[in-house]
Amino acid sequence: GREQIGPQSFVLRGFALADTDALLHGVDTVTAQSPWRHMQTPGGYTMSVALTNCGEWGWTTDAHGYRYARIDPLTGQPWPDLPAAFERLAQAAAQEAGFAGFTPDACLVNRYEPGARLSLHQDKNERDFDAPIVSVSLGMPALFLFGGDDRADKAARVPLFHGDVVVWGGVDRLRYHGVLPVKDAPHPRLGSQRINFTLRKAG
Ligand code: MD3
Ligand code: FE
Repeated sequence: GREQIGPQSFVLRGFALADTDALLHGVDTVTAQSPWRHMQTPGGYTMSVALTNCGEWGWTTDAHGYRYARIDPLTGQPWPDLPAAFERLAQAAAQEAGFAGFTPDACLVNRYEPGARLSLHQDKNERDFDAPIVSVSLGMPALFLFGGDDRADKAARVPLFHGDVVVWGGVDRLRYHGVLPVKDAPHPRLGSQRINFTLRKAG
């Protein structure tokens, strides 16, 4: 089922469930090479969300700003390859939401422990706003905030569960969004964590 949350945004409930093993294996392969880390924001805060990346480009933040880079600043090495299971799932999900031919070159992997949150923001560091973003949620549930084109616009709350995939694109691509503090409700497979990864075209 396709649940429409914006003119060009869709929740595909359980779309990733059948691929859970392959996706979690992919996350383990990625974090073995580029470990989870808590990055600093330009404003001097430490993010409550831990992150890593895979694919050609990785999103990073430090005292100097937000940007995409080919080299992991922690390891000094290129980011790990995009697992094939990530790319296949992203392409299939994008197609389902009306974005044919999606070829991601970046994947930001976020890990939320209880209490971790993501304040309202726009994703503007990618070069290509025509490409959609595909997001995959695993582990503990979260309440996703889906706002408008202005920070002050009222945000809808969308619950996201293990296995849900969301596709955002077109006129919805620059909408403000965030994640409320994640409650501790241990997941049978992942324990007290939520993992979300987003596939993008950044370069
Ligand atoms: C809506 N991550 O990494 S994914 C992010 O659950 C991020 O970890 C959240 O926001 C998470 O930047 C939400 C969904 C998402 C990603 C990008 C979007 C929603 C979006 C871009 C535009 C509109
Ligand atoms: Fe975002």
